[in-house]
Amino acid sequence: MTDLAKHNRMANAIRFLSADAVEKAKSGHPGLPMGIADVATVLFGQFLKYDPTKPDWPDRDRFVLSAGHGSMLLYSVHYLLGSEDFTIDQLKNFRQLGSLTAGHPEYGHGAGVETTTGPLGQGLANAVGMAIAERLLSEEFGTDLVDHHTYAIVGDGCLMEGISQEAISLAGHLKLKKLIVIWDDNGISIDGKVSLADSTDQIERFEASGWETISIDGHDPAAIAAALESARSSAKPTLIAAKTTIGYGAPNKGGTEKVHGSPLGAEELEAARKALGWDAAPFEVPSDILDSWRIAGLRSGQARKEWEKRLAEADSEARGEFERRMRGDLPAGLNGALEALKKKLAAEQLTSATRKASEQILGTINEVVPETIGGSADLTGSNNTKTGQTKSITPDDFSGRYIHWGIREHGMAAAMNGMALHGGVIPYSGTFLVFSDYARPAMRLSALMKQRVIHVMTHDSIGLGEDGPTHQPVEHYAALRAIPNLNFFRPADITETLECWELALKSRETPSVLALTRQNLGSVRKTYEAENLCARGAYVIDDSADDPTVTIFASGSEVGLALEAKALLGAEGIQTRVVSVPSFELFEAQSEDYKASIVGNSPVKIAVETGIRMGWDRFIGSDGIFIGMKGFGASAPYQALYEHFGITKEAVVAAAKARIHEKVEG
Ligand SMILES: Cc1ncc(C[n+]2csc(CCOP(=O)(O)OP(=O)(O)O)c2C)c(N)n1
Repeated sequence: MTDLAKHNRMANAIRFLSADAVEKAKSGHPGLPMGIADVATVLFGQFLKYDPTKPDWPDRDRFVLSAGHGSMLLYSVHYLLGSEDFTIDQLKNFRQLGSLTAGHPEYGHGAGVETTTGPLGQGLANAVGMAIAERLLSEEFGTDLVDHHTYAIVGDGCLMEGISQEAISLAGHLKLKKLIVIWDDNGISIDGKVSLADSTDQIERFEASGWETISIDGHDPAAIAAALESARSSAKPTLIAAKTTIGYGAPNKGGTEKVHGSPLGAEELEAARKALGWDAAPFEVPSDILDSWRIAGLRSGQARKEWEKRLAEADSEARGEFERRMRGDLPAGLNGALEALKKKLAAEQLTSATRKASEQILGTINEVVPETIGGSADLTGSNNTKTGQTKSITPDDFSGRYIHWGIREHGMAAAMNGMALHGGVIPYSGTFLVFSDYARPAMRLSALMKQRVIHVMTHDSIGLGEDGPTHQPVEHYAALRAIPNLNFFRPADITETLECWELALKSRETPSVLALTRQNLGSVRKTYEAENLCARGAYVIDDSADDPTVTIFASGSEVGLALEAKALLGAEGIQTRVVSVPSFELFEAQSEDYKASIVGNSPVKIAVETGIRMGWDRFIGSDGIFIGMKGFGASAPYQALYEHFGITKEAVVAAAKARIHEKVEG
């Protein structure tokens, strides 16, 4: 058999495993795997540094299928390479409940799926983050330990999404030369020809963003190999524009939208078998072809063993540090450093904006946790995310620890997912809380993928003042609390900010948002407590009332206000208890007894928060009093806004007294 004939049969194995699995599932996307099979055969068969027997090898090349709807490509290839997870039975159970072969690739379902893809464009930005992490770690630990490429296959859809521009321009700017993106240029999406909706010259676009570009026939294995070879030695990130036919081999539906997202149908599948000379039954791969694939799967074993030898021979301190980083364990010095700072803060009783408090705490964290990589989407001075330890990285110098993400919130959040998935670094970002909307699709995926990604989101309420309602979050607390497995923290003072930072760092499988104030807040925690009280999600912050008539629940900047209201009520003989609620999510994780004790039995329950009411009935009941926002904010100095919207201690007192009158006395 000639090399070309062998290549064709290896590619056809991908095509028919994929098309047959879609056919059996009666759902899925055969067009992409059939169209890109030649590229995948060359990439996985000759280039990708990946050992299926050790899929978590830290120095493996990363591969991202950004066009996640083509998931069967990934499952077929990994089966062929000899994956333990993606067995033939898994392929037969494509898209079925409990199988690893989910509709779109899901991180954690099986080795070889480096990230969850499906929302188009995310994978491309994840790949940028992976390439950033590789370069940072390579700079720190040397190329003996860290020297790999990041490959991504993207479709027309990925390149149409706005996030792609953020990812592409950032990668070009940072000269991420070990990032290689292959564009499945088939000119077809769901509605039909891409030309219905887009006429971008992608080559010019990538070149304008600082990329190398190579255009090839995506069905010519020699051209694919030459392009990959050339891309690997480029000084810039490379786009390989591979012209392909969607559903290659399907004689009637190939080249059209009909093969994008529906099974071929028995007749067309049979016709494709004839056209490509494939006579194996569904889910069968001729043994010589399976052997060729399995041999390809063994290709990187030697490189992996050599890498392990280099690691074993490395300086013991560097090795220990590298291994700790890749395990994701925090350094031993963190607890002591935070404890000492917490004691100091309790003694000082500082008045501070929590964004400023965060900067001070980060100064301690960054000193003892070398893997934190900070950044901001062009709001560094406002987010207070840069500390003395975090020198900025530049396109030519990755020895720093701070990323100027530019005004690219969505790309930033998605690239941070890629960094966390790569391992060895803990990314934290900065932007205004209101712009969480711009980052939210990627934040949702951090939560779904259980990644430790930390977002510092400042200017967390009308308390930001004069910038006005476009910049004042009101529904964002509820919107972020609604994302499963995402911890939304709203600390009330500097001590709570420290505790929330500690929780965010220690939440290995949960992303966090720290919502921080622009305006100064007094200390509400008066004494040192060894226990991290914020870990409970909600706790009684001022327990002087034995049998409170009123309980006030508040978060963030409103905790201080609640304490002032308590003092006024106390002066009138009304027993009041104040509960600080830094995190709804952590509260829900407590025992039923604890939760019941916090909710309590006060006849009057009030919640105060500069957001919408949604979610607070959990604490105050549907008949509770909510003092907060009902609509958008306004532009004015913040004190005037609190007055204008009636979020004041006097309003709390008046509401409490009116309700007491009604309920207790009336
Ligand atoms: C953010 C987002 N919007 C919409 C979709 C739905 N969708 C899935 S595939 C697709 C078309 C993609 O076209 P292309 O990338 O050319 O893939 P191909 O047709 O080549 O398989 C769309 C709109 C999605 N997955 N993600």
